[in-house]
Amino acid sequence: MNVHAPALAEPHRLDDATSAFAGDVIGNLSKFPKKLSPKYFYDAKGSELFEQITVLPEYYPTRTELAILRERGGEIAELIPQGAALVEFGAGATTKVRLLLERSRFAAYVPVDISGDFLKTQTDGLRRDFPQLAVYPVAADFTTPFALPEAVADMPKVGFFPGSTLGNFEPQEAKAFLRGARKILGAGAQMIIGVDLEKDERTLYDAYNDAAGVTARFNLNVLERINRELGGNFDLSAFTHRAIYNRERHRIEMHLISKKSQHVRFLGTSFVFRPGESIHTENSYKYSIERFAALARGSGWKVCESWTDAARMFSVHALVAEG
Ligand code: AVJ
Repeated sequence: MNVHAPALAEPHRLDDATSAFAGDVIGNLSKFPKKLSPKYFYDAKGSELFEQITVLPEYYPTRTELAILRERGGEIAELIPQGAALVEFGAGATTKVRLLLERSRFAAYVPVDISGDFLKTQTDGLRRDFPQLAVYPVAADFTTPFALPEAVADMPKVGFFPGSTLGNFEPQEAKAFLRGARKILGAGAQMIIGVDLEKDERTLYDAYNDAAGVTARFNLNVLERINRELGGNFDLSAFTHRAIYNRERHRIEMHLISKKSQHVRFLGTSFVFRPGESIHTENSYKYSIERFAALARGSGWKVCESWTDAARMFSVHALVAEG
């Protein structure tokens, strides 16, 4: 199927990013079961909704990770050599990275993110608040190989991957990501990574089914994005948010469930939904300390230190590259 052809008949042409989005969405909604990649949640509105999620009473990961980074910042700083380059995979709000930058003597900070606009705003603020720090933003998809700036070539490297973003990857993809990061950062590198822990089902369920309905709006926003960017006609009131814990696979699954039999159209393609049919929009894998350590070991890293909060809700690990 040539997904670009119908786009040409639309009133405006799609830019490269939008046609990649279009191709991916059309492919994944044509399959059974239907799915969408969670990376599409984060347009301007989705990023704003995610920021709201991070302060919800039920959503424990962000505040717990921040508390660990704050409390263990000194211990983390002790592991990090002076004059290192901190490479952050994906660059969201700067709150977490600031905790590391304040405690350790980094010579450079390299935020890597696909969204150039976001990088720019983030970079300006950090340059103002850390005038001694060289900031070298890299606009790239951090799940694929990219080159570090020449300027940090001779510095020790420390990767940073907070927020349990690793949980969005299938275990095989998580392994591939860690291997790739090991390769990009090079021999002798370290990595600070935040990983959400497996826990009682109720707590996990509530974190993805908040009473205020923000997670539901976050999930549904991906359909709104298709409407906005691809000229879709999704009726948001005809879909409902569902998040369940899949115990066998150690993951929260988010779905959008069609409330009725319906057709949706965009870019000249029509999609049929049966009543109760799901679009699987996200997996959020949860790890035990041991299962994460095994994953790290299998991907060229050794866990050198693991920290958790007192209730063992979330974990932060310091890894060292092997070999
Ligand atoms: C940003 C992927 C870590 O899985 O908890 C929050 C995204 N989805 N609520 C997570 C998310 C629904 C979040 N991650």
